[in-house]
Amino acid sequence: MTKFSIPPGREQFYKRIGICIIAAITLFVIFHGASSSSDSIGSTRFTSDVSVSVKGKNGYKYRRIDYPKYTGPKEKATFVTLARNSDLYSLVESIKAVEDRFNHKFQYDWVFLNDAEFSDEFKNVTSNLISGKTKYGVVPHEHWSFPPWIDQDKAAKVRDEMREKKIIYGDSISYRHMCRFESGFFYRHPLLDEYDWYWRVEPDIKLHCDIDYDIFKFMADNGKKYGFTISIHEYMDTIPTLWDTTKEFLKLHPEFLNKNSMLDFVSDDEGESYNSCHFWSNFEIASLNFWRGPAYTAYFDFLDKNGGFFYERWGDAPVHSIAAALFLDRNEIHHFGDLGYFHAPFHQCPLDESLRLQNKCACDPKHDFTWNAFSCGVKYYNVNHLKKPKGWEALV
Ligand SMILES: Nc1nc2c(ncn2[C@@H]2O[C@H](COP(=O)(O)OP(=O)(O)OP(=O)(O)O)[C@@H](O)[C@H]2O)c(=O)[nH]1
Ligand SMILES: [Mg+2]
Repeated sequence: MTKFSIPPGREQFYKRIGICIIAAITLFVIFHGASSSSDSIGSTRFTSDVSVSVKGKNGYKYRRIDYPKYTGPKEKATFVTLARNSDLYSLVESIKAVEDRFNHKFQYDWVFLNDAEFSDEFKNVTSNLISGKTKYGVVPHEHWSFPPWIDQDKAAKVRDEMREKKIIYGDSISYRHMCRFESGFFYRHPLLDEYDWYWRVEPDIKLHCDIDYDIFKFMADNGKKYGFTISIHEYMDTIPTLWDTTKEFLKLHPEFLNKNSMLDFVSDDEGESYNSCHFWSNFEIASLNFWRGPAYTAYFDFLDKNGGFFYERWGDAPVHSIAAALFLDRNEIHHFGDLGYFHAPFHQCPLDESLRLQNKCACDPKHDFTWNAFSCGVKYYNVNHLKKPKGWEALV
């Protein structure tokens, strides 16, 4: 072996080179090591953006962590919210929840629709909170007004009667326009043309759990067309003739009834009557193409011509739910039991403890409405032969 020896008189020179090398290695470890420690968490890649730092006291610089742009595969999907300018500060809570629990990871777009122009304040506040692109549209007049075939006197009389009977929103004109719009027009707005999927978000909702997967991709990959969190019975006084009108439609168009439909979710007597079960539509993750398709287009037109949105107070929830139950294959409908959701006054909270812990759910499972007698959750699980989670009986 050759022996390395320092030539006499060069000791100082070699010592300095040694110190420089050690200093360079130390600096490399400090800077490179610190930034790579937050590079990857599990299989998801996160990188910290050190280009922006926040100055603290005495010149100390705090590192600000930003999520990187998501560059993985994405669906053509968007959030959609119908709102008034006055809904802004109820809506910011909902947006923050959706961004924190889900969307900052995937950065999907958000479409806002309104029957009036959105204010600059509405646009500034919402666009700042949202990680995807934001778009703001006004609803066309013919989608938010009485169609010409509606008898105004008859409609006004119904509103008076419903006010007397104290039916919630029974005397409201704008609520009826909202229900008709959400039933048959939101997906026709040009801002939604480029999308295949949507997630509907309303003011004052909460998401109780983290969502660490791309929920739109889940829908596409699993052949799902309609996803819900909470199901419930409808106030029948608001839809006395909806089912009979639906039966008339099915007589004209028997071809639209799916061979593997979920009729048994909405009817307990093979279609004779409606049991009032519906998916609560303040949350929907669904296929826009389902609403755009021939079955729903014909169904909505038939309902709209009948006038029940104004002569009664048909809600978009029973209308969408009946259509999904009848025209889709039952396997195309999905219950999102893992999200944890709140729209006053009901919660959905996973009963499965490991799921709750894993998804960092911040909800009390005792409040899970899914198994309550006023919910249709038990029926949904029964008719689809799905396994109910441990402990559900205690919440009936
Ligand atoms: N632009 C606009 N949006 C509306 C109007 N009425 C309701 N909305 C929106 O339509 C959606 C449903 O209205 P809500 O008032 O929440 O109806 P709801 O969920 O049946 O009733 P709540 O129990 O009060 O929440 C929400 O996103 C509202 O912001 C309206 O007159 N104009
Ligand atoms: Mg609401």
